[in-house]
Amino acid sequence: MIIPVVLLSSALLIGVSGCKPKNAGDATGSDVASRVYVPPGKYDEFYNFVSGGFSGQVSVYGIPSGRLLRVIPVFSVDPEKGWGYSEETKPMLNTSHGTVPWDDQHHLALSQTDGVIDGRWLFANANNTPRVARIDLTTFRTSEIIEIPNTGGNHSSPFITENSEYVVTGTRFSVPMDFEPGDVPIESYKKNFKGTISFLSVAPESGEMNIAFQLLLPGMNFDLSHTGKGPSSGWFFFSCYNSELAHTLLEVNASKRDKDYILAVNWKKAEEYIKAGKGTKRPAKYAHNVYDESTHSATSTMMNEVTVIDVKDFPDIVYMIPCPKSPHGCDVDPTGEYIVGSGKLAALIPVFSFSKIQKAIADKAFDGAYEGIPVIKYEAALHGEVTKPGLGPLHTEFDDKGNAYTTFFISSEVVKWNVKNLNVIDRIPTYYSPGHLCIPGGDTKKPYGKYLIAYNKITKDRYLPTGPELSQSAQLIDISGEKMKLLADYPSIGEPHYAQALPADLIKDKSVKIFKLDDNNHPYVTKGEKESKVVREGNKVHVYATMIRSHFNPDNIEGIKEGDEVYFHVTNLEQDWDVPHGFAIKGAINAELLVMPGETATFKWIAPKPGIYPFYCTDFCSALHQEMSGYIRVSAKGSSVPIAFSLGKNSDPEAAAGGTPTP
Ligand code: K7E
Ligand code: CUA
Repeated sequence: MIIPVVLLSSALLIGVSGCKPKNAGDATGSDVASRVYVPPGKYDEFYNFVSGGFSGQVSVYGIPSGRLLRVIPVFSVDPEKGWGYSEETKPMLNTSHGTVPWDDQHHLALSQTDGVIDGRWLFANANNTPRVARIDLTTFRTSEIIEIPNTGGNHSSPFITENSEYVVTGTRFSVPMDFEPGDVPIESYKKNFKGTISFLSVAPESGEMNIAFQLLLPGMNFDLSHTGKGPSSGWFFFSCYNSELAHTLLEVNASKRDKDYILAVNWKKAEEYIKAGKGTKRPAKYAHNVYDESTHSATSTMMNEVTVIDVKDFPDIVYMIPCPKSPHGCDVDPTGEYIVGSGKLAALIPVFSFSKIQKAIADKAFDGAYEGIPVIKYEAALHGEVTKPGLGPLHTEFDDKGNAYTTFFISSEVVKWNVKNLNVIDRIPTYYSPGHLCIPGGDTKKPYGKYLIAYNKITKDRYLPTGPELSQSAQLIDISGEKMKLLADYPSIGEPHYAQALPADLIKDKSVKIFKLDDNNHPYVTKGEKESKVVREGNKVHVYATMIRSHFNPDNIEGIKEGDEVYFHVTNLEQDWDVPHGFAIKGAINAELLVMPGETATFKWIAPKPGIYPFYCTDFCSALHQEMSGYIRVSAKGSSVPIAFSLGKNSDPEAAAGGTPTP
C-alpha cells in the first residue's frame, strides 16, 4: 500500500500510526541485522560518498553498516578541520565574488575509465555560487575548486564522461551572459537570458580542471544530466524544464506545457568545432583554486576568458527530445542504449532509445524546432513507456541484471522495472519521499548491484524527535534478489541529494596515512625542533613552530605587540598514522587548525590587548595531551619587550629539564 506523504502527515497529526505500509516491519526481520552488521575490526564493503546539500560538504559512509566515516569539507568552512580558516585553505573558497564560506552541494561524480569507476577522484557541484570541486581519493581532501562563469545556478552538475575527459555542468537559472550587459529588465528574459552547458576538461594525470568550452543555449533551466556510454559514447543528455521561458511563479508558469525536453548533445562534434577554432573567446571572470600537496597550500587564480559556441550557429551539436512534464532525473542505462527521463509531474516514465534517436536524426524525423534547435518526434525517439509506475518519479539507477530502480517522491517508494520490457517488477515503500538513490556503480557501465540506498527528504517518525528539525534519512535496501528488502535506516549529514559508491578494495590501500616531512615544501615549514624560531618583520611576526607528542616548540613566546599580525606556522613533526595535532588560542577570531602528520598549517592572529594568551593542542594525541600547551605574552604597542621564545626554560633552573632552551 502506498501512502501519499500528504495523507501520511495528516494521519500523524491526529496521532494515527496504524496506517504505515504493511511491510514497514520488514527491516526487523531476523536475518536483516546480520546483513548490515560489520563486526568490530572489520571493514565495510563499499565507500559511499554522499552529497551534503545545504551543508556544502561531502560525507563518507561505510556500506552496509551505514557508519559515518568522514565529512570532507568542500564548499563550506569547517571549523573542525580549519578548512577555510587556515591561511593555506582560505584561497580554496575564493570566487569572483570574493570569499564564499558556504554552498549547496547536490551531485557527485566519481572519475571513470572506460565507463567504469576508477577510484581516482570525486567531483562535486556547488549549486548556489556555481563551482565544481575535485576531491582526491587518496587524501580524502578537496584538491581543486573551479568557478563556472555565465551560469546562474550550477545544478545539472557535475556529470562525467566515460573516460573522465570532461566534467559537464548545466545552468539551472538562465541569466544574461557575463560578457553582455546584466542590468536589463527581468521582463526581457526571452531576449537577454541564456542557458549554458560547460565542458570542463580533466587532465589525465593530475586531474586538474579547465573550462574547455561552453555551449550557449536558449534560456531554459537545465536540471540534470548523464553521459552517453557504449553506443552513445560522445553524447550527453540533459533534462530541461521551463521551456516556457518563464521568469516568475515558475511553479505555475514553467509547468504549463505538456512536455519539456531532454537535450541530446553531441559533445564529440562540439569538440571538433572547438579544435577547428570555431569557438569564440569571451571575457569572463572566474576563480580557479588549486591545493598543492607539496606546499600544503592553495592558490587562487582569477581567470579572464572562456571559449563559447552558440549552438544557433552549429545546429548539428544539439537536438531536443520531448519529455513529459518537467523532467528531473536524466539517466542512461549501463548498456548506453536507453535514456530514462523522469517527469516530476508525469504519470509514466518515458525510455528513449539511442539508436532510434540516431535514426530519427538521419531521417530528419523532426517536429519543427525549439528556439532554432531541431525537435525529434517523441515517438521516433521512444523505446517505450513504463506505465503506472508511481507518483512523482525523480531519479533512476541501474543494477547489473538489466533492471532500473526509480524513486517516487509523491508516492514514497522505490520501483524496480525491467529496462527492456518496461514491466514493473517490484516496489518498496521508503520513509519518506525519496529524492535520489544510489547503487554502487549504478550510473556506469558496471553497476555492483547488491545494495541500493534511498535518500529521503522527510524523516518524521523514524527517529527519536530532536526538535523541529530531523536529520534526513538514508535507507539501505538489498537488491540482490528479485524482491527488494529494507535493511537499515540511518541519519545523514545536511540534505543529501545524489551519492556515489565504489567497492572499498578499489581505493582503501591507496589512502594516504601521513605526509612525508621530507617532501614538505611549505615556505614556512619547520622540519625539526632546533629550527623553531620567531621572526619579526615590521609589524608582522612569523612563528615557526613544531608539534610533537606532547609539546609545541616554542611554547613560551614574548615580544608580541598589540596589533601585530602574527602568523603561527605550525608543522606537525609526527610520522605516524592518525596523529594530528590541533592548535587554538584563547579569544582568537578564528577556528582551530588540525594539522596532519608531516603537514604545515598557518594560523593568523592579530595580537589583541596586552596580556597573556594560552594556546593548546585540541586533538587528544597522547596521555599527556592536556600538557600540550603554551603561553603568548602580548605587550603594549610602544613596549620594549624583545622577541623571545623558548621551550623547557623554566623559571626555576633546577626544574628546567630537557627541551631546547633558546635565548
Ligand atoms: Cu533531485 Cu538537486 Cu539531484 Cu535533490 S536533485 S533530490
Ligand atoms: Cu597534540 Cu594533543
